[in-house]
Amino acid sequence: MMSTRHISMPDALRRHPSRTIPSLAVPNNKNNIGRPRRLNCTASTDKTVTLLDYGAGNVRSVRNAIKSLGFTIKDVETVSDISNADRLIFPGVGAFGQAMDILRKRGYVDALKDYIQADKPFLGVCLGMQLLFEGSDESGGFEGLGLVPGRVTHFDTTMGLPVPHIGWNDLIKKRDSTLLSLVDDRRVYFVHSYHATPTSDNKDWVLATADYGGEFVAAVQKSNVSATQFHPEKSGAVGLDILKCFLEPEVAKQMNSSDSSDSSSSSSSSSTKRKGKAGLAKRVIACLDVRANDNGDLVVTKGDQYDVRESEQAGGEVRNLGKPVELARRYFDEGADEVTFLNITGFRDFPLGDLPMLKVLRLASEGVFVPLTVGGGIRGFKDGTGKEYSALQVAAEYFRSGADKVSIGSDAVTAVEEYLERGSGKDGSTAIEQISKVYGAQAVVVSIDPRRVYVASPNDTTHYTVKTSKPGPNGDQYCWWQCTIKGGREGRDVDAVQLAKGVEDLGAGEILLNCIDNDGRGEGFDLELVEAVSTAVTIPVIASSGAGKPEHFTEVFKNTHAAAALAAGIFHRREVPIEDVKAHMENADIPVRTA
Ligand code: 1PR
Repeated sequence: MMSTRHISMPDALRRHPSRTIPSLAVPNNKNNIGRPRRLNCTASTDKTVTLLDYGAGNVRSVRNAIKSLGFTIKDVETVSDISNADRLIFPGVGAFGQAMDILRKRGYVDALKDYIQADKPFLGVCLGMQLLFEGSDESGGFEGLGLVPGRVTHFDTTMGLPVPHIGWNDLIKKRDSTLLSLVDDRRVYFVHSYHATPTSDNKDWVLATADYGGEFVAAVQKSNVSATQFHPEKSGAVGLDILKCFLEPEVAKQMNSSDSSDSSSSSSSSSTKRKGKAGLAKRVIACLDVRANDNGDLVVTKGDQYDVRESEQAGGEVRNLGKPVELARRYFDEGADEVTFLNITGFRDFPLGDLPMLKVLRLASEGVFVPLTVGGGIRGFKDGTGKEYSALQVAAEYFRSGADKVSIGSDAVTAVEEYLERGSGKDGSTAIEQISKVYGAQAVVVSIDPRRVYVASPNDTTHYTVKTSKPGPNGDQYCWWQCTIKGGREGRDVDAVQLAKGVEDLGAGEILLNCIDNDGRGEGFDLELVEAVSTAVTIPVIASSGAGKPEHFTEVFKNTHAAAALAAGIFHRREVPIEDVKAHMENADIPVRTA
């Protein structure tokens, strides 16, 4: 097994060995990526947090993160709940314009402004930070709360960087603060297409920036009012530390004051400096293909070119590689940057009747503080009584249950077929358009299940071809990738590049690019496919299918424009630890989140 850099003990514990960190008892958590520093210090006895949740997205993870720190939540139901709050968290979700509309309709705007201007403890998250600014270009242009000078604008896509900006990036601290005092050099999780820019007008607000084709505002603070563009509740251990610093600033202050009187602290702190490359990390994602086995139990399974059953001789049962919630928690502890659940028989089930899957999400989100994606069966339905449910309703149920993103497979292919028939026209009818309009593009992943088709010449097909380094069985030098639906059961007359471009135009925020030929083979990703798709679109592409060793991850990041790489079998069977994948990437000078 490859050796790696160990961050065996959090800085705070190294500086204060007498403090208790119960979570260190957790096995497998060699580099402590997934665990907060639960410090036993004197803290306030008031454990109530008021949460402004206007119901437009997944704030379950914020709730779970707050609860995991021992606090209880009081929801804002009336205007006076805002005025009476002692500490208020505002996890803005959805689109800027829609959020302002809801705040206005409920009469919350003045109460929020008064609360903030009274300098009471406030933490805005993501859109909850952007709304503090004067306005945003999102949704055609809207005015914000106007408390922080500046306007929120779209990232520049002409520079070749994928947008949305998704993943773990470094903070550039502009001054000392209690809020970010435990961050050190750990990355935090961002997911957004719009950003605020630091200027001389908002200089006294800007606490930290991050770099993505230029500096943007990552956190603001004035006295007791703070807000982050990144998601603390999805930033693993460091995110929980940040929330803890907001909820119990006196604890962080105590720690920091004893740090500064501890002569060993500065050397200890500098000794933890990361050696890896700075900037947005390439993500390593653990994927759980989930379905009911022949006994009706929901299991994590794994296919070989999408065949998830054992051989006839071995009994022909659905392979059972573990329980979904347990595995998700294991991957969080082991340092996965995201966890994806794919309900692989979702295309034939009625997802709102699929209570076990919703339960899996609810339970997983209680202990997994990195982004969760769920796929399988995200489309419109008619139930047995003829009642219709839109894809938006299905997605909403998944978001409410703890998903941060939904992944659309078969329905995306149908949507692009119709889109192409309309001459690349959008009419707002597709699941992609509807979900991304309400929840934002970053919440909509499209999962592509392509299969290679060889041709002797590009003239033999209307599809996008590449000259391949792996000629076909008949010596054919060219290939294209045919999209399939229903878990690879049915091929369609759409290629992977066409599909990726179509779904990007319809409003998808990310592509999960599987490859049926390479799935479960352990022979590496299909680099030609990944490069063809990742250069055709400006949204991030997740390479999937075929990982067999750490070198395969390095190879896909060095040779393609993939933003993330996903694996299943090697992680389920414990053949390759996530830690080894990341160590290999770090040694190859690929930016990676290792702490
Ligand atoms: O069509 O919207 O209902 O979504 C169904 C979803 O289920 C799609 O995302 C589709 O990719 C997935 N799916 C359907 N059937 C299968 C199957 O395996 N029989 N799994 C399936 C797709 C691919 C990856 C896998 C990687 C990495 N599996 O999820 O995890 O290939 O595997 P590896 O690292 O072991 O090579 P809809």
